[in-house]
Amino acid sequence: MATDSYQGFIISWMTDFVVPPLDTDGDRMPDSVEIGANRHAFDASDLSVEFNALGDTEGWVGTNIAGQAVSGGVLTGTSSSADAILINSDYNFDASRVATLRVHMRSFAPTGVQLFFATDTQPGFSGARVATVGHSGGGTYQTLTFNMQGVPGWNGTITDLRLDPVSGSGIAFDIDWIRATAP
Ligand SMILES: [Ca+2]
Ligand SMILES: [Ca+2]
Ligand SMILES: [Ca+2]
Repeated sequence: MATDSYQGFIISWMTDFVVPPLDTDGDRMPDSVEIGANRHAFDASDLSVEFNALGDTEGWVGTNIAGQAVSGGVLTGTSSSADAILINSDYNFDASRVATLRVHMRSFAPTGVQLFFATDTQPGFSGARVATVGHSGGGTYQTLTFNMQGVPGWNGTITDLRLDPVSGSGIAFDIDWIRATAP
């Protein structure tokens, strides 16, 4: 029985473990990094994916993409089927803090580019929750703006993003960055 205001505990464990870095706003950038970089540790409106570190996909996992690599500041690849997709399931941010997602990319053929999402109450990806923007191709970089708050279901906590960078097989693309804007 505790008889005083203070109690002490000794906790021991048998194996090493790693404490994941705190990411309060769930934009995949740890609080310590955000604070050090003068970013907002408690606001996901500064979410950004830059692909500037060689070989670092920043949590994005590709499917049906040939030659996928991160080099020269971009995530590069070529669709190997009509359904090339990139998924990042590490997000956990407040939908109300992100009005748009912009993608700076080039495609070597005209194509539709799609952004799907899942939330804490709407798991999985659905054709009912998608924003689509066209890229005119030609291998020139364009900034595509996806108006996420205009898509039904963009509310609660966003847990997953899925970018379909091109639509159609055999289309080469380079993604330079993905960035959010605040409402
Ligand atoms: Ca963060
Ligand atoms: Ca942030
Ligand atoms: Ca980049």
